[in-house]
Amino acid sequence: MIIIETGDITHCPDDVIVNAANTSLLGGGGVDGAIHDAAGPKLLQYCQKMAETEGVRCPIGDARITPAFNLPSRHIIHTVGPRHGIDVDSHRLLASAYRNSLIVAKKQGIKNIAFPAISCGVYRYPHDEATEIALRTCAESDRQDLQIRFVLFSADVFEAWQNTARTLELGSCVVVKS
Ligand code: AR6
Repeated sequence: MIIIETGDITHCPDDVIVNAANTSLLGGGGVDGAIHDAAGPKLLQYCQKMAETEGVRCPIGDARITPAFNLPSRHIIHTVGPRHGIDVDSHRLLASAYRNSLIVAKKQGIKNIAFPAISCGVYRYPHDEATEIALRTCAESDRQDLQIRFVLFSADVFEAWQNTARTLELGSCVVVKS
């Protein structure tokens, strides 16, 4: 089941929350900054020790897992979305960010996962396109027993996702919580 709702992902008690990170995994603004602030300094220390090649710890479209430290969730999956209008093949890369996050979650036996709107802030992905990619990729996931939540930070983003979700005809697997 896929649930769309508003909220602050740093408050979510799900098994795993997903971070919209950058390739360094060393923090930034937006949801990445909020997650690092709430998780505490041990998250940054942990990320600094992760394998990297020329500053890249996670390529665009890929995903890495860490503990959640001071957050109520158990793990954080850090993924990197594409920069709209800059990164080539951004549709495929955004779908990969969701798909690879779900693959990492599956390997950990995770039962519920909360996503933010990856690439929809600083990376400027249009909400209608991002919503379609996110929902179709998650709906295609083979995990029937995985609960997926989209936790959207503001009322206008929630409304944009809600409106697009209703046009996609994904059936009863998508529930909008207003
Ligand atoms: N809970 C849920 N969603 C949030 C929260 C929160 N606490 N805070 C912000 N959002 P962005 P991106 C929403 O910019 O576009 C960082 O600097 C926000 O309103 O966080 O993938 C990274 O280090 C927006 O709808 O991520 C990268 O450099 C959505 O999260 C870059 O930004 C994503 O916005 C990644 O950019």
